[in-house]
Amino acid sequence: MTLERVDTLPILPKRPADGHKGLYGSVLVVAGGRGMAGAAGLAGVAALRSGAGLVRVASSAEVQPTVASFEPSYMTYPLENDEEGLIRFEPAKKALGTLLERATVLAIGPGLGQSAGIRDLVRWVLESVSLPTVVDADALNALAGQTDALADLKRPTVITPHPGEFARLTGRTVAEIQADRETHAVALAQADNLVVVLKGAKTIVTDGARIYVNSTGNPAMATGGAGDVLTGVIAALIGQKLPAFEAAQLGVYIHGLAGDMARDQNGEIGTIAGDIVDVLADAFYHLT
Ligand code: NPW
Ligand code: AMP
Ligand code: MG
Repeated sequence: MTLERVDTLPILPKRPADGHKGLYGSVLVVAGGRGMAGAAGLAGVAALRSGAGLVRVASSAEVQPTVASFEPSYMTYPLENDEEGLIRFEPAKKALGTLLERATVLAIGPGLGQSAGIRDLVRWVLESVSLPTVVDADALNALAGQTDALADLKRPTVITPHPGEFARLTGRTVAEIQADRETHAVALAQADNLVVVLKGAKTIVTDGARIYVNSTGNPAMATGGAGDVLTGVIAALIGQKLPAFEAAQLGVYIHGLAGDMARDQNGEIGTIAGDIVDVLADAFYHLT
């Protein structure tokens, strides 16, 4: 099969004058365990700054008050945690039922931590949740060596591994992945309904038939939390009704553009993930 190289960006339609928040997506972010409230906050604020109508962030109960304290514009929900401060599976399954009914897109993974309960939670999401889903970070670590879990997806799914996560997921080494990024990303994306975003310099977006190689971004973005921001951006764009491939494509472009603007303001050394979130609004403004 020939691979189509995509280089034009999708556009978000201009909002009608009577547009209301119900039109722009209801994002549910499941993120944040002990010590990683920040990952949940970054993904949640990034989704808001990327135009989501409503954002709900569900985190380990231990960190939920901290997540809430970061930002008044999203809603937060506690999920019962274990003794390690990580989300417990069975109570989470129950609590997420209602939240999922009110959502149009799910993002899962940033800062969740790693445990048997998180692995069960991620498996359950992939098998049972019918919403379009962005899978990142510890939700990908939960699938280490188990690409079969991505083989028969019933709804659009975007995975956003960095090379380390991609290596864990596929059982290969980072060196192998980096030596032939396109081939590995395209091979994984052959599964139905799966869009692979292989992050790093020149991030790749592919659904197995199309490929986009991103031109924005820079090494100032090699800083903790930058990827958590991208998760929120892509989820928000899916919520605004872009198909998964287009949402991932525009998401990585705008995230890189914001990274370039943050670098111009703060320098290559001093830029932090929060700076990328802070200029997202400006990056979207420049795009339109
Ligand atoms: P090395 O060291 O080079 O061999 P991890 P994480 C590799 C949360 N966060 N090119 C690298 O390999 C996240 O959401 C929370 C090549 C290294 O071993 C996750 O839930 C924050 N290799 C959790 O922390 C802010 C690359 O991968 C390994 C590579 C763990 O996520 C921080 C590092 O990755 C963080 O976002 C590349 N471009 N990139 C918060 N404020 O709450 C990575 N590697 O072990 O998956 O750790 O990415 O920090
Ligand atoms: P994560 O490792 O999950 O925090 O994700 C890091 C984010 O920053 C991804 O979106 C990467 O593509 C981006 N990034 C990191 N380093 C670079 C780089 N050297 N050039 C362009 N983008 C980068
Ligand atoms: Mg990450």
